[in-house]
Amino acid sequence: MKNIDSYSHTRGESVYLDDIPVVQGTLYAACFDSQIAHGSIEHVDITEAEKMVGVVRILTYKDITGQNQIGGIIPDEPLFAEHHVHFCGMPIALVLAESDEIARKAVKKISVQITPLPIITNPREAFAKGSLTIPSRKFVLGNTEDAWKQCAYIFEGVANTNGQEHLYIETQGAYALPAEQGGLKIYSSTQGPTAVQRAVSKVTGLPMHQIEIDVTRLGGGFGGKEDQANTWAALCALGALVTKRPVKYSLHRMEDMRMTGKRNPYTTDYKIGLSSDFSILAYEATFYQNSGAAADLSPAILERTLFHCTNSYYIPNVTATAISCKTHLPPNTAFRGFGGPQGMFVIEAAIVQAAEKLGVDAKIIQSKNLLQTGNELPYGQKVVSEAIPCWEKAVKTYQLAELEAQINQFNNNNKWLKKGLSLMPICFGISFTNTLMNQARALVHIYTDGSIVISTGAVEMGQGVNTKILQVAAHILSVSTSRIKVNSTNTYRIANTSPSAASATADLNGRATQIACEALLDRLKNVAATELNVLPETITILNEIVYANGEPTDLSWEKLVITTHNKRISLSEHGHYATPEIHFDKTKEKGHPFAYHVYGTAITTVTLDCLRGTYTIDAVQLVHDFGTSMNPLIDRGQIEGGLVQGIGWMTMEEVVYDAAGKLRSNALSTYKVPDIYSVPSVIDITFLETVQDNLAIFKSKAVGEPPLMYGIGTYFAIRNAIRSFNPASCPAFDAPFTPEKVLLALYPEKANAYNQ
Ligand code: LUZ
Ligand code: MOS
Repeated sequence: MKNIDSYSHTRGESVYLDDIPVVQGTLYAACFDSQIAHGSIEHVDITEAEKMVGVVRILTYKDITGQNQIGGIIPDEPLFAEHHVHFCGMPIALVLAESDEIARKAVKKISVQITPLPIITNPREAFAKGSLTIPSRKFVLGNTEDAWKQCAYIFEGVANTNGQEHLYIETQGAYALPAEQGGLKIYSSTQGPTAVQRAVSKVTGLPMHQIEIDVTRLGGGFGGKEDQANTWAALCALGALVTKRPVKYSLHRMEDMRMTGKRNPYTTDYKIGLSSDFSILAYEATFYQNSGAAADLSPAILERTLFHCTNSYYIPNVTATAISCKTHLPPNTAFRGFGGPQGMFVIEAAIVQAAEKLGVDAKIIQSKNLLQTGNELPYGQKVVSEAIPCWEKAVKTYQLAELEAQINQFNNNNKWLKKGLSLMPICFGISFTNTLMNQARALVHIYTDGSIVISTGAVEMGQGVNTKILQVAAHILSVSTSRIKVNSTNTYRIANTSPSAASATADLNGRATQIACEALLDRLKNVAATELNVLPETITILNEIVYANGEPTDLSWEKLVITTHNKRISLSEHGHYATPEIHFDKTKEKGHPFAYHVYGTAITTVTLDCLRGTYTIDAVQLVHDFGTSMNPLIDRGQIEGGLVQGIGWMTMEEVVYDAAGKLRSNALSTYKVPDIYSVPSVIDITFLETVQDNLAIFKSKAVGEPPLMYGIGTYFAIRNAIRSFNPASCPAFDAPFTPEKVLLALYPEKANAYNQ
């Protein structure tokens, strides 16, 4: 089945936030944000801006009717700066004007006097100064202290990963309209309508039932709108309450890049120990996470780093420590993978370092230590593993031995071009790590003409979740998909939603839809049985026809529906689903937090230009664990998109803050994302189809985040190409591997001279 949005997307008819027709009297908002990363505010001067024709009102923290607080996990983030600024881009004032243009002109007339304070941008420095968002966390399995004594080889090192700009095509934004009885209706480009509702409630002081959040669709989220859509909605809400007029704020790209947080950069110390036959016996890692100026989602991201610190490997002795370091950058936040990729990069770096020092292929160590069913992860969960089937199928399907022989031959025949290859296995846990968030609801109405409308807590952000939900309902009720509409996500229809995140949206909301549809089906079958004078167990509905004892009857879907209504039986159902089996005890750091894991293996080959440091990715060929895909087209799209986004993070996307905490890569001229020319020439995806039971919707495993981590393979393929040109080169594990860094790694002697 095609993505139900494909027609309206390609025809430009899909309605994003900025396409909603504005109501007469709408005001436009724009932020005056701090240009200083840390300091105390002496004076804010809005007099010139206020005088401008068309400026209606300028808000500061003094206008907040509730609390000046938008922190999600920890209340540590003011909406507006009061007496201090903590990062460049922190909102200080909000202009409300008759047009977007006037609002932005007025912002330029605001001035502020700030006394600078010391700025920290480096997480290790923050740690040394005791600047943390939460106490550190530690996962322990076995005993590493004892295990080191058993190891034949031990290696230590440092691995760094940088941030990543979400670059959703649709920037952040909100549109708030005053409603009757002092309430608000807010259109928001958010992954978390309830998170927005809560933040608006806190900032305005209104109870949640006065705040309706409506989300039709997003032009991408990638985690950036899991918590950070709250700011703009809260600002618009406040503006609408104060002025009693609708207020809209749709961020310009550079505002968005400057003011919002990104993927958390990490710097990590690791130590790995192996037996003489390359079993990994022990692993220690200390992760320093750069949280930015507030906790935001960083504590949860930190946790997922620990959950994924051993990737797809069984390691019997692990000590992993994670520290969330508070700096003066915009608060960093969720980004596809949610700390998992940051953890997985480090174990891969450790294995590669060991392999290089021991003079063996990394794949020898990787394949030797892959997870097997029944193995215990550092947090106590025993896995049902597909790691080895994925790996073996990739090696066989893509003829690894032949591929390696071709690469060797190429490298022997070429002086200035070198190819490199890597294998990247993945293992990603599905469920919110915070157990209570793993619940969802669906509201299904059947109308008397037989058409159906479904509302759930799922937000459609391009990932195709609405198509999957529609498929669930069409399958359970056995009706044509054309009878079904999936409605916008609205907090008045579905309450207390978890954000659409953690790759779990189709599982959670799909299951809730399934539960609601099954209840309706039961009710309809009972009515049919009465009508046909047979037992309910003998009734089936297939393709909109009622069957009794396997024989078609003249009772159609439409007739059955109207009959049910005429008998005064409800054609509506509210389904609730909570993932069974999962639990986690934070005091012990043990439990069974994930419904299941997703596996896969990618083989990446690159060609490196050893004069220029530039590279092309020849192919990424991978075997991915889909379970039983309910929509192979959508799932393939998620793999391709996730892979390329991961490659971008590992290669060309370079977030640069200067020592003053100012974002230098603040536009698309200075921040390079993958385009059609930089994606792999070949992306080949083989489905590992498994049929065993799991907790996925229709056994179709979650597919949103896991493929991003295939991109890590590109980093190590480039490294291998460098070393085939210059075997003495041993560059630091410091992603992204931009062409500049690659060039310096090709000629380390010259790079050293240059750096002096
Ligand atoms: N968001 C969240 C997530 O709140 N908890 C999670 O575990 C998670 N995992 C991935 C992406 N977003
Ligand atoms: Mo996400 S990182 O699943 O919002």
